[in-house]
Amino acid sequence: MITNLNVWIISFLGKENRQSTLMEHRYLQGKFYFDSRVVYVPKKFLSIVIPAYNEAKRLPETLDWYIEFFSNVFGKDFEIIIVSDGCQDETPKIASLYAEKYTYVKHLNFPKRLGKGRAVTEGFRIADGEIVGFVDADGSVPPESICKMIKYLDESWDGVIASRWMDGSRVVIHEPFLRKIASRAFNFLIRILFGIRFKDTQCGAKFFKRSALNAILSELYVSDFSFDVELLYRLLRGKFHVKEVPVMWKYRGGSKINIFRTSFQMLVSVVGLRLKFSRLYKKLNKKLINTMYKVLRRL
Ligand SMILES: Nc1nc2c(ncn2[C@@H]2O[C@H](COP(=O)(O)OP(=O)(O)O)[C@@H](O)[C@H]2O)c(=O)[nH]1
Ligand SMILES: [Mg+2]
Repeated sequence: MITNLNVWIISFLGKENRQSTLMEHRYLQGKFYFDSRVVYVPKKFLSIVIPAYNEAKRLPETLDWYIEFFSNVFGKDFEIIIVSDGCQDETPKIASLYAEKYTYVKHLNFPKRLGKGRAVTEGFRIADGEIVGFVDADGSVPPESICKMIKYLDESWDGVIASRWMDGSRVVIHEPFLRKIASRAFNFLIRILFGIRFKDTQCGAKFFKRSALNAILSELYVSDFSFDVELLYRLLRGKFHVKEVPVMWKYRGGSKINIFRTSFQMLVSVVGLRLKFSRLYKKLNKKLINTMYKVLRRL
């Protein structure tokens, strides 16, 4: 695919075009990406998407912390994209104030709740970074850990995901006991259903090379908290290399998760996702499956 793309870019530009050598060179350095019809150069080094649902209390502190840290490290060569949807509190107002104040903060707002997964995907779509990822609004992962994580993307890795369950992880404040049980049960299920060997698919900090993300972005459809599984599964199926690394993590109160309802939704979602990738899917009545899926997801 890379070779084809390279040929495409060169033929698009014309071999004699003086720019082509420079562009080819930059492409080979991974600075050009293919987005259905256009070739473009990322405008920023790093894009951080922050999904925010009713986060008026937790978001400002996180934004101040991240803005101070990342502007010291990258100047203006980064951006923070806040995606809010269906909020009943002041989150959209707060986010737009930050976007007005800082040129490197963008804000997307949707009137209806989309779910964390869909919100992150919408953020990815408008991201201008060479490296694109997401973190939670509650600041559970410190920016220093993010810097350590994205260093892996210099090497042969296409993605890097934070883990609370590896040797070397530092969980400063633990999540409630029931959440831990649910987390391990979910991890077990994901291993069985998808053969994904990561210890923690659900930690809210993941970063990817733009090229890898672009290859799967248009296919993503899971909108809830289990969207991470779809993201990782599609990348791994596409032979992209994803590294799991230990991070420092703090559980923060004010979670949007209802352990029983969210767990059930996630279960339905991942079983549906697995079905979609199975041979059986072609033989099934799609209308019936989609209706069942929608009904179950609403329970
Ligand atoms: N935009 C958006 N963000 C969401 C939605 N649901 C959850 N989030 C965000 O997802 C992130 C993780 O949620 P959180 O409640 O902290 O989950 P926990 O850390 O697993 O307890 C936070 O930034 C939430 O604001 C949603 O429907 N839309
Ligand atoms: Mg949280």
